[in-house]
Amino acid sequence: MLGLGAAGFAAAPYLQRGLESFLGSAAGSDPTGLTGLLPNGGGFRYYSVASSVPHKNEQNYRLKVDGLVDRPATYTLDALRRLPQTRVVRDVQCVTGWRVPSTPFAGVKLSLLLDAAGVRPGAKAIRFTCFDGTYSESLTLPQARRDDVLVCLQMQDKPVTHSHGGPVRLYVAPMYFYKSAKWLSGISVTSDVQPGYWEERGYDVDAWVGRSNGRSDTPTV
Ligand SMILES: Nc1nc2c(c(=O)[nH]1)N[C@H]1C(S)=C(S)[C@@H](COP(=O)(O)O)O[C@H]1N2
Ligand SMILES: [Mo]
Repeated sequence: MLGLGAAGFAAAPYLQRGLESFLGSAAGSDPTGLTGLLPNGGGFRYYSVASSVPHKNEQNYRLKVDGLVDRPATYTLDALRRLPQTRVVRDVQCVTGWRVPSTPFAGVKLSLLLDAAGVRPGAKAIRFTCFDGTYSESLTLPQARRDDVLVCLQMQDKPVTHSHGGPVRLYVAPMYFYKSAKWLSGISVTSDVQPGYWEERGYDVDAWVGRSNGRSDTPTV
């Protein structure tokens, strides 16, 4: 029913031609894991590849930074809040065509956490993991160090809700929204790019909005 796998991929070329009307009728074959519409979601759709996700709060949320670093660290929500916060306002764009214009996201620059951890020479990429137990994402180190890549505590100027991946999600402003891992729990510095959940299923690691079709094996015309 969720249209994952082959059926979802078959729909992708249509989606890339931007057939909004097709999208309207094809929510069930969304290839990136649509599981429902958010009531009063302001244009957002709720995505989770995991069928249930534990709730985390002040007390039990932890973000681990490890891998090829000199100073591995574990942050509580409070520790993240006490770091300098950055706010960016950009359009959100899913590969399947839906878009939410001018959405504020705020949190800690990923580059700040990487500098605090001390990235070792030879490191090339980041692997992100999530407390849904399933999803993962990746960025190259230069991508991860951009000023518009945030470890977000706020979305739409409110704490990130559970549905949107709270209490902490990633926001990769220049890329398709699948890069913005929800329920973020791990940031691991790696020697090579380890493709994330959708990337293992054919989507681009370099998911620049407008300069990528979101899928590496689909011819670009
Ligand atoms: N952990 C996790 N993060 C995820 C996803 C997911 O299924 N699980 N889906 C991605 C996709 S494809 C999109 S479009 C956005 C959707 O974010 P939203 O549910 O806040 O609208 O989350 C991204 N991050
Ligand atoms: Mo998506």
